[in-house]
Amino acid sequence: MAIERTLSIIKPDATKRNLTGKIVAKFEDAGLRVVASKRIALTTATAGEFYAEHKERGFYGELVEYMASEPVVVQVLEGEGAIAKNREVMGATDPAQADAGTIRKEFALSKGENSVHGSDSAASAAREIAFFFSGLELVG
Ligand code: 3AN
Repeated sequence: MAIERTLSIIKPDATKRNLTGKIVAKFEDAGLRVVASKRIALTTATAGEFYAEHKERGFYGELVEYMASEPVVVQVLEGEGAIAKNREVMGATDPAQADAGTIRKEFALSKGENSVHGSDSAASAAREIAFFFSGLELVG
């Protein structure tokens, strides 16, 4: 399998509860490597642009407000099949549906406050990494 890079966000519900290290450990234990990382405060404008593909969905306003409510940690994870592997480690969007041992099963509070975001395809990963990081900030 090819070495890939994917974008991960540790969301406000998790940074607020001081879970950053525990979540990063889950990625590292699965063989993913953090090749870029920063803690930032998103504005509603930036969160809205990032989630533009969800604009028509009923939860969009709530999602944007939530993402701007507390700091987030944005990271680029690298590894074999990193895009799918990251989503496996995250678990299903709804923590009630997530498999045992996944981040969302262990830490997520609800479908909205679900602790992590991960790119869902190679095209999304490329767009989302470029949204937050310049090439100089990616150190493999
Ligand atoms: P995933 O993050 O698992 O790829 P998507 O792409 O369906 O899930 O949804 C993007 C984000 O929108 C989710 N991570 C979650 O924070 C939020 N979201 C999805 N469904 C709901 C919902 N029913 N209510 C509130 N927020 C939601």
